[in-house]
Amino acid sequence: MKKILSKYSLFLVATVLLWLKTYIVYNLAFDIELENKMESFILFINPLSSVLLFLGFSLFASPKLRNRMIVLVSLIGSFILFANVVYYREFTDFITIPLLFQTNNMADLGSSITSLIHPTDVLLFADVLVMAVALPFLKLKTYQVKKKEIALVFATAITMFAVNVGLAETERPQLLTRTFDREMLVKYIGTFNYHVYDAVLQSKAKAQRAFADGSEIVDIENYVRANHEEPDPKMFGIAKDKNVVLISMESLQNFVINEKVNGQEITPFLNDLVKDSYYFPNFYHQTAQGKTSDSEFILENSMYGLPSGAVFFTHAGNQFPNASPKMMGENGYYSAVFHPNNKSFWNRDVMYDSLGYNKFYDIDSFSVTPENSIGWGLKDEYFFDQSVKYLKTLPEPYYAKYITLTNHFPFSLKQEDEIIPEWNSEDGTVNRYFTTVRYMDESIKKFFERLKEEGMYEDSIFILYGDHYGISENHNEAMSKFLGKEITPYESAQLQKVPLFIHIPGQKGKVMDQVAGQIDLKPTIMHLLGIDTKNTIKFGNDLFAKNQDNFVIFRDGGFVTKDYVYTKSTCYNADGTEAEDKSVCEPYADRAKTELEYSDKIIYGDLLRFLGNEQNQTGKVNNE
Ligand code: GP9
Ligand code: MN
Repeated sequence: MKKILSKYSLFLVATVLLWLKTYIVYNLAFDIELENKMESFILFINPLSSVLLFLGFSLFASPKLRNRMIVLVSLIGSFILFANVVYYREFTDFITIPLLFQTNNMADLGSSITSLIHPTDVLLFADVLVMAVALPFLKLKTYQVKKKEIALVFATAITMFAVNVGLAETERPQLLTRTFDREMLVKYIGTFNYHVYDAVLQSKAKAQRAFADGSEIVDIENYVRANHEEPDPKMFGIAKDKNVVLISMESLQNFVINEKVNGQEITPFLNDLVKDSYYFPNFYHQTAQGKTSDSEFILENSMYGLPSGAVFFTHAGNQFPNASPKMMGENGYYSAVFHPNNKSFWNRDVMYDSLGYNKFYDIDSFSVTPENSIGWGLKDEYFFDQSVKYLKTLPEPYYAKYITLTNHFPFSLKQEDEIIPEWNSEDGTVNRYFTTVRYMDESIKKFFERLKEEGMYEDSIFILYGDHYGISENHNEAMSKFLGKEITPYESAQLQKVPLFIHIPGQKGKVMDQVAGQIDLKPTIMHLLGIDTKNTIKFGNDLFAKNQDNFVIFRDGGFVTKDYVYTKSTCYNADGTEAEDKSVCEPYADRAKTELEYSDKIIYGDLLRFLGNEQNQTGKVNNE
């Protein structure tokens, strides 16, 4: 044992130093929020697997070079830390490969780089310097490394990684498949592993993009053109040059609208809004793993999210020339997003640039205190209230997107904010849901009142929609009790309805009962503003067009039409009974498949970069 220890002394010392140094950097240079002891523990162990793995490679070097390799690997590791520390000082974010190559980011960094490097940063290299200087004097013996020993190092690294990911998964299920946030990835799997993960993700996207060519978009353009519905001339341009306020209502499902719990209304404000808005009770969310970010993507591009992961994360470097903020920008609009969360959550800071947003008011624009926050952060009421001062300063007409937060799982609320008491089933999540929904409803009501007081209401149109479900299928028992019916797969599909309101001050209300989805929002909004979408790529259709296709596709290939619901490989009639003749669903299933494939193709191949350039089949021009 002693012999092994002395043989590997430099390797072991370098491992411990780089490990501890990374941990110290986490604590001193990054602002990583830890919610419990388990998270602190994960943070502590997470550098170890990659440190062992990287340093392990130096063991393959010849005995003469080995110690120098160990020092070199430590130097590279320290440099990665140093680069992240400097980058974090400017961007409060971790380096991601495409970001590094985005010229504007590097230029930002370039001009201020000297002020971002602190003299104490030298300490990041202190141990490596000491090792390098001491190396010639240490007279470490050259030695042969046995294959078995190398195998042991790698086995330990892999085991550590498995333990790390295992623990992280218990804290954050689907961490790696869903990709939430760089901060979370660093917190749960460590900086080095995060960089490897990022590199894999980016290379996959790069490869798919490289193999794509301009001819692929032609079929898709034809398909889209064939499905285009002309807007109703009475509605086209009705809100031209008005401000647009879009409110994403977190986890709001349609089943609470005009419903009561314990005899009390759950959404009194929204119920009133039904009366003087276009209200769509058969409107579905179409999100998948990317949750809120998927809903944002779908409704601003009229394309589908991806089958796994979040487009916001995996393909933020794509070109989105038809994204609604961009199209509105070309029509004189100023666009802004309000969301009181970390800007890097769902990679929003990067993606919003790609979508053409002018401004993102993230958590740093808000004053968040323990009194005004709960769960995920700033309470909706304060969020809306604090946003108004910014909204006032936006150049008009503006497009302002609001993303609420309070009605997010686990639906926590302070007692003083409970307007209606929790429900009384066995299921705490469902019980609390009604109470937080009621809270959100009240916050939106106050926001509307405030805008009216400030004279900011008349000149705007309002679009309010639920981003995705809040109550998953794990809560079917309580849901079945609430709805008074069994939750079959057919009912589960019905529960994917989220409310949509299009509120145009001065216009009467109307219930629009067609089957529709988030994919239809972009053409609908554009046409209200008098912006044509005929020559853009889109998979949805104007909800005011005379012709409605009454067809909504779910990300898993399921769909809903006026007559059928297809979900979990079963074809149902509109009344919930199983269709006797399954083939009635087939043509729709085929169309769903085609549309999803087309949308995926665009995203994987970054095909919109070829728009207007279809004759260029090699992809060489306009490739960047
Ligand atoms: C986070 C918020 C909620 O910023 O959008 O995300 P979700 O978990 O609903 O996707
Ligand atoms: Mn959400």
